[in-house]
Amino acid sequence: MQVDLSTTIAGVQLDSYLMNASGPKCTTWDELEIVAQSASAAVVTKSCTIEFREGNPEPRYSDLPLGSIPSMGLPNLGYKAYLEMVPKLKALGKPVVVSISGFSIEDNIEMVSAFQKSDVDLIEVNFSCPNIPGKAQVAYDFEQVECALKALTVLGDKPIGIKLAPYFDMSHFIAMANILKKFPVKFITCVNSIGNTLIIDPVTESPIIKPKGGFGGLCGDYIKPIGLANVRAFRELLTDDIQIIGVGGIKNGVDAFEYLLAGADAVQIATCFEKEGANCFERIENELAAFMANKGYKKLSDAKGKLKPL
Ligand code: RRO
Repeated sequence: MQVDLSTTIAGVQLDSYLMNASGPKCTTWDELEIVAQSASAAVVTKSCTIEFREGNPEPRYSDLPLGSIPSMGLPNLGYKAYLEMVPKLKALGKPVVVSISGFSIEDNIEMVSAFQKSDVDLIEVNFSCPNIPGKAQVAYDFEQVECALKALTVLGDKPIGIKLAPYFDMSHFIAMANILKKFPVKFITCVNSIGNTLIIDPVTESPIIKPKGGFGGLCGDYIKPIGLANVRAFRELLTDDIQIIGVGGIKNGVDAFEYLLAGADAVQIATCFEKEGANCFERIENELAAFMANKGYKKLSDAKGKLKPL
C-alpha cells in the first residue's frame, strides 16, 4: 500500500515529511547541493549571521554512543553568500528554507528584510543557539522573544518560523505559546540541542570538546523524549495556524512516526544525517511509509496529533 507522506508548511508544498535540520552539512554550496539531490523534502541552510564566521575552536564536535555533542559556534559564510545562492538553490527544484541567527534584533531585521526580498520559501529564525560564548539563548528570554517577533513579523509576507530551545516546565510552554499567538508566526521548529551539557572523558580527565570549557549542545537519541514533549505541548497549546516542525533524535521511521503522533507537521534530521549522510532521508522515509502502511494509514493526517491517551 502506498502511503502519502507529502505535507505543507505555511502553504509551501513538501513532497515528504522529512528534511535536513539547520546544523550539519548545510553550510557550503557543495553540502547544500547534496541535500537538494537527496530525498530531503527541502533544503535548509546552516544558520547564518551578518558576517562570515569561522566558528568555535576545535575539537568542537563529538559523536556519542546515542547522539552527538556539537559546539560549532555558528560557522557560516555570512548571510549575503546564502542570499546569492538562493536562485541556484531554487533551481535544484526544492523549497529552500533559510535559517538566520543574528546576535541582535538589528542583525535579524537586516537578514529577514533581505531574505523577504529573495526567492526563499521559508525563513526560520534561530532563537536558540547555545554555543556562542557570552551569549544567552534568546528563546529563554521571553521578553526578548516578544520584542524580536514584533519587529520581525512585519517585514514582509514570506512565512516566518522560529527555532526554539527545549523547554522543561509547563509554565514555560504556556508563556511561549501565549507570545507566539500574538504574532503571525507560521511555524515553530522544536527542539534545538539541549544547551550547556558536559561530557567528560574519564581517561583523559578532560571534557571531550574544547569550546566553553566543554559545554555543548546535546543531540540525538538522548533528546528525543524532550523533543517529543515540546512538540506535544506546543501542539496542545497553539492553534492550527502555527505549524510544528519536530526535531530531536529522529534516526528511523518509528522515531518519525512518534513525532507525527505528537503533532509534528514535518520533521528535521540532524545527528543521523551527520553520522549517516544524505541516504538517511530516503531510508527513514521508506521506514516510515512501511510502518504506517502496516497500520493501515494512508496519509500523515491519519495519525498526526492522534496520540492516544492512556
Ligand atoms: O553552530 C552551533 O554551534 C549550533 C547552533 Br547555531 C544551534 O542552533 N544549535 C546547536 O546545537 N549548535
